[in-house]
Amino acid sequence: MDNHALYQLTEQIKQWGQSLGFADIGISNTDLSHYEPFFEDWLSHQYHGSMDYMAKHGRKRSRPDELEPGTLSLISVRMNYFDGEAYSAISQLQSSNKAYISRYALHKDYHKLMRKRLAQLAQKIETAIATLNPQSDESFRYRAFCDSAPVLERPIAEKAGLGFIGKNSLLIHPRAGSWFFLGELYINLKLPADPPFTQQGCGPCTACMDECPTQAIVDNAVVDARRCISYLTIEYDGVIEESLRPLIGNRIYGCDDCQLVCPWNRFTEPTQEQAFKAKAPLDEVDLLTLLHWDEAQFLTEMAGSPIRRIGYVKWLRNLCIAIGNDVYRAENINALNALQIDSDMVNTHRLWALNVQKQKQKTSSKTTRPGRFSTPNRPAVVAKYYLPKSGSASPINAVPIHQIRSKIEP
Ligand code: B12
Ligand code: SF4
Ligand code: SF4
Repeated sequence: MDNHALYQLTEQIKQWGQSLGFADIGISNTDLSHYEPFFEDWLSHQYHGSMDYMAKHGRKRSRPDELEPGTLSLISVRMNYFDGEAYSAISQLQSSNKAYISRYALHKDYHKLMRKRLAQLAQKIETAIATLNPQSDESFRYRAFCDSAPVLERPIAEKAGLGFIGKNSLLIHPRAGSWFFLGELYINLKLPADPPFTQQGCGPCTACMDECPTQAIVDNAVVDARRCISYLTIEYDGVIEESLRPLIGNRIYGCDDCQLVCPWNRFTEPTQEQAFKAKAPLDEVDLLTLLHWDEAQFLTEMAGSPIRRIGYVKWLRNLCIAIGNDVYRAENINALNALQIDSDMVNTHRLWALNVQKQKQKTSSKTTRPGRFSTPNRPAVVAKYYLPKSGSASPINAVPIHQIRSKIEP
């Protein structure tokens, strides 16, 4: 195919991507050598904790053509997941008897949906190539990913011009914030690459690093997963270190604090995807209501949700910690005493929570407002949160996306 045809195809890919629900689509080549040392350094510090799969694939993660031989271009996509109609994240976080669930998990699992849409995009490309180039011997090959294989998704997205990697390590678009999923198509066709983001748009801001409840952001764009509440509540299978438990607050599945305090999230684009609309009651539910679910109810309520993957035992472990962190309530003590489960791991956290509640009972006269955290707990105390403002526009919102890819303002 000549250059003109390739440029035209690239433009079409972007239009098809948008009609499939992706908020942005960019193209990158396969050279991720700039990011490889950062990744290897992260592993060498053991920041991946027990996520052995992060270390297992050697350099396949940073070298796309070693993972998928013949890959010549990477198509990177993002899809918004923030449901603007869900109950307020901040109110839920600040009420210590409520369960806080990460915004990305309030709805259907994203993995399958994203990969299915990526496959649809690939089929359109395949049909177009067959029409444009019917004599070609080389068949079009692709592989679709979304959080599903050894792929450096954020570096690829930064190279493809979808945003910059912020100090919180998330990919942020100055016109859309960070509440989106990433996905990729590896393809055996050389397409013209988009200009990458070359500047981090954080400027002097350090809000995410300062406000992270467990101080897990140990350097610019470096997260020590072993301290991150997302890792502790979702990925980690064992007994959570006692010193970290009070810092988890009422976050029972994942954590969003480093996004809630990020000023770029004023410009969040709420999701248009029906499947990403919050499922009741997950956006506004009491801890004790969830503790009363038995395993059968947990499995039924969580059908199709990413939360189901952590299993009932980790679910109960997380709930026990959050209930321990609530202000003293007699019904917490009763519920923790009544919980019967044949799991040493859950019982360790249950007994810890009982003990903490009893300690608080002794000092409960000092508690100020029931239902709120009696001790300062982030982000209840942060100076500012940045939730989407309806109709708001980023300072560079009026500029076409391709013109702001490499010149962003902090
Ligand atoms: C492992 C993992 C985690 C781990 C580790 C997180 C981490 N920061 O590494 C845990 C369980 C903690 C986690 C948590 C979350 N995750 Co996660 N996670 C992943 C996964 C599977 C791999 C990420 C990875 O490779 N980490 C290793 C580090 C070294 O790589 P990296 O973070 O990409 O870092 C690169 C850059 O930071 C750069 N770099 C390093 N140092 C420096 C220094 C400077 C100055 C610069 C500029 C760059 C730079 O090089 C690194 C790579 O070489 C990806 C999916 C994927 N396959 O990529 C999803 C993914 C990153 N997660 C995602 C999400 C949504 C989350 C959570 C928000 C979920 C939640 N609400 O609980 C939190 C956010 C926590 C956070 N601040 O990162 C999304 C992020 C979307 C986005 N907008 O960025 C992804 C892309 C999944 C997806 N398909 O959408 N996650
Ligand atoms: S997800 Fe929470 S714990 Fe993890 S880095 Fe962000 S603020 Fe810190
Ligand atoms: S909170 Fe501030 S430092 Fe952190 S990612 Fe957002 S802009 Fe960057």
